[in-house]
This record gives sequence, structure tokens and C-alpha cells, in this order.
Amino acid sequence: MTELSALGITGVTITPVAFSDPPLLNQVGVHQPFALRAVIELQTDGGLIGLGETYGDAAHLARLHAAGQAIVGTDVFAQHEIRARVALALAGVAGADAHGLTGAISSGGTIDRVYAAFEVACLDAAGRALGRPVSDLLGGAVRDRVPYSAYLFYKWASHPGAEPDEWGEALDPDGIVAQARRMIAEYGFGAIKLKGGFFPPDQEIEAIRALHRQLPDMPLRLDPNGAWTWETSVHVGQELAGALEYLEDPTIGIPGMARVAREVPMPLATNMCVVEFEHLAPAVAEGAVSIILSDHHYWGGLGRSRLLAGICDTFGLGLSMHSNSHLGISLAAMTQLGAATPELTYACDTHWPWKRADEDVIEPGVLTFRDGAVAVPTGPGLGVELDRDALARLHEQYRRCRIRTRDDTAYMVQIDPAYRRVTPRW
Ligand code: GKR
Ligand code: MG
Repeated sequence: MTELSALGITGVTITPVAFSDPPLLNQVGVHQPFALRAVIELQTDGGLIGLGETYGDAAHLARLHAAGQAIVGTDVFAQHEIRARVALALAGVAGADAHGLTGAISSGGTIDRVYAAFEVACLDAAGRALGRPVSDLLGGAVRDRVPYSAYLFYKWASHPGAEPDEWGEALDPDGIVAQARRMIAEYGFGAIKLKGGFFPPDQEIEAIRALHRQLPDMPLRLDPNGAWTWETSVHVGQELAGALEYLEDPTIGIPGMARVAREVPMPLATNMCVVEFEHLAPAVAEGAVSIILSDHHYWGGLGRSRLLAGICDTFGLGLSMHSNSHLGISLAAMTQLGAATPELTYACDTHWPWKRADEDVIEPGVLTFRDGAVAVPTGPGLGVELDRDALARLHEQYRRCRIRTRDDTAYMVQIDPAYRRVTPRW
């Protein structure tokens, strides 16, 4: 075991990687053939390395590099100092960070996005030094398995010009039900989320009704990422009375969500209108949402996600977890956090089934799904080990794929030049 006094940060390595992603359809377009991530390795003076994973978009990488240099010389336990140094380093790097459909980001939110990746790596290093899992550093595990939900997407059979992928096409209720059945058969999921906002709302209502008919005991969620006006949201919410566990981000913004919440029978959830601590007070005051989807990648890491969980509990809000396309280091961090979050009230989201089994940066075998849940790794730190050959392969894939920023709309326009991003669309 490393001397605990030797946890000074001596260096940071940031490796961008790309992994295959199917053509998943959403409110702003379609997933590109490769999803980008950045793998963080934080070196300490005792020789231990801490791992983190975050977005791999070019602007985020520039911020990670600036912040990574700034935290060298601190200690993995000095989180207040590390966050302050990240904030200072980012003062000189322009622009607000963004990735996926995760709402409007302020400069404070950008700091949290960058800081989060280093905080996780620090906790991994600290856990390794102590010989204890990260869940112990977050207050201790209250569950040994973290439940996840099946994340269904409308999708094409293949990216244009490519061979069909293993999931095939899903563009109507039958395709969505077939996708659900396969995901449940392979992973044992006990809850289902459908990514909506791509087809006109009545078509998506039909897909939820088909799921409800075929899988009557399954909790269902629908998430159109703010594609609808408040009137359309109320229409969908009322049509789906009794069929949905929750309706996620039907419309954009706290006032619109509050208006919808007053007129639909099911709870509303969000990962778009409450994405920073400063959004919580107005959302609670207006009664805009009942459930927050946390995500340590942009809420400022695992410690600040625990803080969010406490605030949700205080105000009677439910807690679920948001996901973007990710690899195994992120799944390990999500699972350690889920284990140490008594306030978690719903199965978490994950894009995991959309990833090819042979593309990851961690050694295989630790993170496995059974009955829709991942057993919490009990090894030191996050409980996963970096596979350096795999990291090199996915970095080479990054180098060659030439995608440098996630842009679902630009990719869709390439395929369908008439396509326009419009919010709300219906
Ligand atoms: O991967 O297309 C996607 C999702 O739509 C993602 O970008 C969202 O951020 O999964 C997310 C959500 O729940 O809104
Ligand atoms: Mg969402």
C-alpha cells in the first residue's frame, strides 16, 4: 500500500478516444459513427495512478489540459483547492462547455464539468492508496448492486453506407418493442426509457402504448429533450396517463416545465432545466420538476453529486441518473456513486448496451449486468483497471475518425440536407 502522505499530484495525462456508436436518433439529429471520450490518468508522487473519464469534445479537451496543468502540485485530498485552481485556469480559456442534450451551461457549470473528471481520478487514487472502494469515501455503500434502465432509441439499421449493426432498425412501435425485449433478455433491465423527440408526438405515444401493452409491469419513461411546446407536452402527458413512471424534459425551461407539471398526471423529470445548483431554488419554488437526473460528469463530480442528492431529499425531489455515451471508467464511477447514494429513487440511465463489447479502455470482467443491475466493484478505488493496449487502440481510432466534437445536427444535415434543428419542433 502507498504511503498516504504521498498522494501529491505530479502529473496528468489526458487521452482522447473514440468508440463506435450506432445511428441513434434524437431531438437534434443522429449520433455520429463514433462517440468521443477523454481518459484521465492522474499521477501521484507515491506512484499510484487515479483514473477518470469525461467528454472528449475538442473545446472540453482544451479546458482539461489547462486545468490539468494547474492542479499539479496539489494533493488528491485537497478538493477545495483543486476546484479553485480549475476555476482560475479556465478563466483564460474562453466559451461555455457543452455536450449532448444537457441544458444551458454557465461558466460555473463549465468549471464543474472540467473539475468532475479530476475529482473522480483523485478519489480513485485515494481509494487505491487506502485499499478501499470509492463508495467508502462517499459515505459507504448502501446497496451492493446499482439498478439501471434499458435506454431505447429510434434508430436506423446502419450508418449511411455501412453494414447494418447488430441492433437493426427501430422506427415504429414494433421495432421499439423488439428492441426492449432484446435489451431485457440480455441485461435483465427492470425499467425502460424511450428517447423521444424524433417523430411526431402521436407516433411516440403509440410506441409507449405498445410497450405498456406488451410489458405491462415495466416502469416506462419518455424523454423528448424539450422537443414539445407546453401545450403538446400537456397533450402527451394526458394521453399517457397511467402508462409512464415519469415524463422527462417534455419542454424547455423551468417556467414551461412548471406549467406542464400542473396539468399532467405523472411526475416530470429533468436533465435539462436543472443542471446546476443555481437552478434548484427556482425549480423548487415553481414546482417545475419532481425528479432530478443527476450526472457526476457535469454536476461537479461524485462529492457534489452527493450534495445534490441531499438537496433533492430535503425538498422531496426524487433522484435518478442521466447518461451520455460512455465507457467503463464512467460506468464504474456511476456505480460507486449509485451505491453510496441512499437518496437514489429510480434505476439509473446508461447508454452501455449501445457500446460494442470489444471496445472499452478497462480490463473486462468487473462490470457485468445481471437482473438489470451492476454489482458495485469492491476493489480499491473505482475497482477497474486501465487496459493500455485497448486505450492505445481507441486513441488510434480517435486519431483516424476525424470527429472532434459531438454534433448530431451537422451529421444529420450531411445525410438529409433539408434537416433543421428546431426547438420546440411540435
Ligand atoms: O445520447 O442522444 C443521446 C441523448 O439524447 C443524450 O444526449 C441526452 O443528454 O441521454 C440524454 C438525456 O437523457 O437527455
Ligand atoms: Mg434526458
